[in-house]
Amino acid sequence: AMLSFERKYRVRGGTLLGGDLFDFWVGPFYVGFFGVVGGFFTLLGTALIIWGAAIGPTWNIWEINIAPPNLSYGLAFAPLAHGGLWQIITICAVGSFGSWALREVEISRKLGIGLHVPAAFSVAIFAYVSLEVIRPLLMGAWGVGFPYGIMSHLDWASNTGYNYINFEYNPMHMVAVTLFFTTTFALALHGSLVLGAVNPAKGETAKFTEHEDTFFRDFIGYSIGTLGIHRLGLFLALGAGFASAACILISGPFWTQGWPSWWSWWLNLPIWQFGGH
Ligand code: BCL
Ligand code: UQ2
Repeated sequence: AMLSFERKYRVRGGTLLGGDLFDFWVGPFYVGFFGVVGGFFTLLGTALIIWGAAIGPTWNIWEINIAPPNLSYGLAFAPLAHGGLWQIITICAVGSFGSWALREVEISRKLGIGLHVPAAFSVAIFAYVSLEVIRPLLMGAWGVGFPYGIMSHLDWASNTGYNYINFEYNPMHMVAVTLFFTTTFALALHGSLVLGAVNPAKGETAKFTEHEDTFFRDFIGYSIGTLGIHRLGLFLALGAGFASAACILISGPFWTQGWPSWWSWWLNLPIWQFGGH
């Protein structure tokens, strides 16, 4: 059912491809050219994952694993049962995520809002593509990509981490983790402030912006403001995604030793000779 106010923004146009052809809704969902293409990649990719599970040794949901080709295949196509499925599934994933982003663009254009939502989602896609496409291309083998499986992708992260001795010493991993944690901190501040304002003591009316600003001014002498907190949240979250992509892209293509020894530049700074000894 359409909500009363939906009729005025369910407008024709704003499409990037396909013109009016796919410019319709199924129930509450906008379709569009990218809805059709995205649906195709999603269904095909999912079917291939199920096929990969069927030719594998287990139906245990935790242990199903669809691995990339062996390193010896380099950047070539591999037989389906030896990484080829992983390769086609990866193509389907990129096609599906990309279509989802472009469908967001079409909906934003219809509504006349900015492209912030698809721009933000693109950062998550970039992190995925860094892991499964860009880094494998830079390192010359699809085999360095992560496998599709619940436990297996965790094993991959652990193995890849220990390949660099201690991944916590990767400076971009440090930045990414810091931004992720700061994101949760900012959301906790924001969520608790909003709920605090709209849940006043019994008998009192709900409080809004001015009370929220006043809380933080009384508390720490500063309020970033209602628009500001959303800008900060988006900045922190996108920064976390970018830094994550960067941290894995420099692991291998740029730095091949353990990350702890990257910090030797610090010990080699010419300032230590001024110490008193
Ligand atoms: Mg580490 C990566 C944190 C310890 C090795 N590590 C990451 C980062 C993040 C992180 C910064 C993963 C997030 C990310 O990339 O998002 N690591 C982290 C923390 C600790 C930690 C907090 C900790 O100890 C407290 N890491 C360690 C230890 C190492 C280690 C020390 C292992 C021994 N870490 C690694 C390795 C990697 C990381 C190796 C990485 O490769 C990874 C990284 O940086 O990757 C870029 C980005 C988000 C995505 C990739 C998601 C993309 C989503 C796509 C676009 C859409 C999906 C749609 C979906 C399928 C649809 C679902 C349908 C609906 C449900 C209906
Ligand atoms: C705020 C504000 C909000 C908020 C929050 C703040 C009225 C409803 C949470 C407070 C945020 C500050 C002080 C920034 C903290 C900085 C970091 C890096 C976490 O002022 O305006 O709007 O939700």
